[in-house]
Order: sequence, then structure tokens, then C-alpha cells
Amino acid sequence: MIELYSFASAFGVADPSPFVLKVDAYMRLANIEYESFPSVDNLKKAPKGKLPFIMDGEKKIADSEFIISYLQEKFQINLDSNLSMEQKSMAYLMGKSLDENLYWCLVYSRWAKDETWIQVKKAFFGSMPFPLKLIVPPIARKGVTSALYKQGLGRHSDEEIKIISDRTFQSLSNLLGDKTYFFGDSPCTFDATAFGFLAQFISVSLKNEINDLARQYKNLVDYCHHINSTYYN
Ligand SMILES: N[C@@H](CCC(=O)N[C@@H](CS)C(=O)NCC(=O)O)C(=O)O
Repeated sequence: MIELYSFASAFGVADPSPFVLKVDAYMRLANIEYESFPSVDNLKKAPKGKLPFIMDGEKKIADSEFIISYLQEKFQINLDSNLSMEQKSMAYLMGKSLDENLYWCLVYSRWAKDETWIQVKKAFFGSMPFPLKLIVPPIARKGVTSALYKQGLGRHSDEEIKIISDRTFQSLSNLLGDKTYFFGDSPCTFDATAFGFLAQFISVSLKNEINDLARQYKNLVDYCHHINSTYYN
């Protein structure tokens, strides 16, 4: 059976990482049996120093994109058979926009904004023994905000990051329209990515201004509810 190496459930979603949740959702949408091994210590065993990775027997595969292509190949799954070449190409680029741009808005909303940091600190570091729980969180936060700055998003103002986030949510809402899934009545590979990300803003118990922006789009909220109730119950 496929083994999924993840962080651990937090904020009311199966995993606080959109990349882990993407793979988790993909396996549910594609009806692949798997077992989860949640632990932050998995990072030490991760081939690229990031989660998720999967194990298939002795094989270790890292990175959500390569994990999904591995699973497609191994189980001969094609959730995108109804999509035209143009739709497949659009879906790939849409996924990359979430992976490479919206991801950093999420990181900013959780780690840089004080209102959410307090909750994130408690969830990620709250169980650490004293005095580590005092020492580690500010060091980790500094590392993440420095990565945000180096990536570039962290150089924008709070207002600008909210504009970028909202334009992404608005675009996703326009693309989804009144369909059940992004490309029709059945889920395709992009839905795993869309849910993996949208649930991090909409389904989580965290409250902040960026999550509030996402929650203004009723069709995106309904989309998350629908996937949660269909695949996560
Ligand atoms: N390109 C990777 C990105 C994975 C990623 O960035 N994971 C983050 C969590 S959201 C991580 O493991 N961060 C831990 C670290 O950088 O130390 C994928 O698609 O799986």
C-alpha cells in the first residue's frame, strides 16, 4: 500500500500543508488506498527536505507533482481524460499559479501576520517542552519570513499581498462558476490542487483577513464543503 508521509492534522483540515493535502485529496479523488504517517519528524527523512513524500515499498517519491505523476503511471489513472489538450495545459498552469504564488500568500497569512501567528505558534510548537517552546518559534518564524522576502512576495505591502490573494480567489471563483468541479461534473487532477489550497483558506479554523477574502466567494466555499463531505467523511 502507498504510504503518505505528512505533517499532522491541524486547524480542522487533514494537513496544514497545501502540498500534502493536494496528494491526500488526489488519492481520495482517484480512489487509491493509502496509509498516512503524520509527523513533523518526517522532514528528516524527506528526500528534498520538504513534505509530502510517499513510499511505495522501497521506492521513495518526493514532491506533490512527481508523486501524482508516479501514482497516475502506477495505477493507470487518468482523471483528465475528458479534458481537451488546451484544458489540460490551462489546468497545469493554474496549478503552478497556486503552487508558486498563492502558496506564498498562505505562508504570509500564517507566519507573518500577527493575528494568525499566535494560533500557528500554538498548533505547531505548543507541545514542545519548555524552554524549547519559547526558543524555537521565533527562530522558525524568522526563517520563514526571510524565505518570503527572498522569494519576493515578502517585499510587497500587506495591502498588495491581499490584492494578489484576492485576485487569485476571484479568478478561481470565475473559473469554477456554477460547476461542481473545475472542469465539469467529475473531479480532475487540478481539483486536488485547488482543494489542497482552497481548504487552507476556507476550511481551516484560522481567522485572518486573507481567509476572510477567500470566504467571500460562495462557490469556492461550497466547493470545499462538497469535497469535504464527499471525500473526507
Ligand atoms: N514543491 C513541493 C513543495 C513542498 C513544500 O513546500 N512543503 C513545505 C510545507 S507546505 C515544507 O515541507 N516545508 C518544510 C521546510 O521547508 O522545512 C511539493 O509540491 O511537494
